[in-house]
Formats: sequence, C-alpha cells, structure tokens
Amino acid sequence: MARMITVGAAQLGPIARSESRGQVVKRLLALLGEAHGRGCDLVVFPELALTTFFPRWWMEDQAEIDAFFEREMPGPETRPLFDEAGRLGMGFCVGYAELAIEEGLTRRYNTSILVDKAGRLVGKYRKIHLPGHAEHEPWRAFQHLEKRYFEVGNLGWPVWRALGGLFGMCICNDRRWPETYRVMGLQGVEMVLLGYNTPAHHPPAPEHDLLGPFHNHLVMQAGAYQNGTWVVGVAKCGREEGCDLIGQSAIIAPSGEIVAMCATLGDELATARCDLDATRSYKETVFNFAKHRRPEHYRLIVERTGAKPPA
Ligand code: CDT
Repeated sequence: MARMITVGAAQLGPIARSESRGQVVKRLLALLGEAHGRGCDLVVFPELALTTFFPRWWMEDQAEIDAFFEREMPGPETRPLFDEAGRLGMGFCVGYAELAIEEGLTRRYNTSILVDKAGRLVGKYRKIHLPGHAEHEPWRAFQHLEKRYFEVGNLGWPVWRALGGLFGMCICNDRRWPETYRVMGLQGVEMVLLGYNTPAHHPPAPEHDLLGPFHNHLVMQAGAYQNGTWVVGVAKCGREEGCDLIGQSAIIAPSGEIVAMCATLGDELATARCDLDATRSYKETVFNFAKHRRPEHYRLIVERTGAKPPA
C-alpha cells in the first residue's frame, strides 16, 4: 500500500530586522505558489518565520520585544497566508513568536502550527528545549536569548491526524534531543515537521562550528530512522543581520536517508513525494516498540547504578 503526500521544505533566506510582516508574508506566498506548481499537499516553513531571529539582541524595552510577537494567528498580516493556502488546497506548518494570555497572565512562546488544506488549525506546538541564555553576555559576537524571551512550551509533543497521516512538530534545538522524536514515535508519528535558525558559529564551543551542518543532518536522520518516521527540517539561513545561519533544509525518509535538500542559502523550495506507509517496515520490524523496546530494563539500570546526570 502507498499513502503518498508531496511535501515542500520552504527554506527562507535572511530576514532583515527592518522587514515588515507584510514583506515576509509575500515571500512565504511566493514559496506557497511555487509549491502548488510542484504538486505539494503540505509546505513547511522555518522557526520564527515571520521576523528576523530577534533573540540575537539584548533588549530591555518590553514593547520593542513584543513587536516581534503575534497576538493572534491568523492576524491581519498573516491572514493572506491562510487564505491563499486554503484557496490552493494546501496544508502548511509555520513557526512564529506567540504572545498568549493564559489564566490572565501574559505568556510568550516559540511556537509552530499545522494548518490543514481548508485553512483550519490542526495543532499547535510550543518549543520545549530553549537553547542559549537568559542574561546579557557581552563577550558573545551575538546573543542567543531564547531563555529570556520565551517560556518553556507547555503542550508536550502531541501528534495529530491530518492530511491522511499522523503528524508531529518540534522546533530547532528540540531536534538535537532523542526524547523529542521518541515521545512522538511512541504515538506512532509518521512525519515530524520542524523549522530551525541555527547560527554557523556557536560562541560557547566554536570547535563545533565546522561540524554544524553535519550535526544538523545527523540528529534529524537518526531521529527519523530510530522512530520510523519522515522528518522535514527547514532552515532560515544565510547572513542575517551579520550572523551566518546554516541551511541544508532536508526531507528525510524513515530509512534515515535524505531524499531532498536545499542547495542555496536563500528562499528555496525542496520537494519530495513521501509515502507515509514507508514508515511501516521500520515500525513493524527493527523499531517495533511493543516487541523489542525494554523500558523496564532502562529503569532497572538507572535504579541499580544510581545513574543520574552529573551535577
Ligand atoms: N534556534 C535554535 O534553537 N538554535 C539552536 C542554536 C544552537 S545552540 C546549540 C540550535 O540548536 O540550532
């Protein structure tokens, strides 16, 4: 059996700090149109796809910070994306900074949503692994203040039935952690959608810099294979406000193989026809969790060795 879905990894080049939401949405619409021409059912945009990657700046003025956040989705500037995707009959996933009022309190999250072919919201995910730091660290060439501007996501890693399959989302740094994929894998996820903004330079460990693109693919390919799922990883990349971000957006099969990849550091669409049933030969054999996975032994090992993370 085959359950085919054509997916577009809609990579974005740099977004200037001065670029308006309207200008950015026009770029997203151009990629959406191209994806439609290439027969896509689903288009995946990057993390924080509506603005520049603002956590690279230390800011104290809350109004200045909040200007990067969306109070509603869709809002007036993002409505055209929903309308056009609905008109073209395509689903999409997009990342943005979310300002939410929860139980009377203002909360800020690094969020992504999945929208179906009719333009209806299917699911929302809020980033759990927030990298970087919370205080100003002037020794860095640029800041990475996600811990200052966002709260840890409070929605877990659900999966949703949509577009004929079982979909999950995670965001950027989440992709480096096996738990991310495994929590969704245990729910049978068939395609994980994720966006990223990954600086080419990592100030606390510059010795990793040359390996950045390798690590990017390593974690996504391993996550795909070890959970028998497709992974669609989409970058915002290129030189953004003087900071180089890696590209290499990729569509990865449940075998762990990359089946499509972007070649530039600009706005670019990579597409692949993906068989969601290709997940089955992994989920039903090597990674048949019910048959082979031994969580009771993982617990025993931890109990007997007193294993815990170093202080
Ligand atoms: N946006 C984001 O999460 N970026 C981080 C930066 C590197 S911190 C190791 C990432 O994991 O790509």
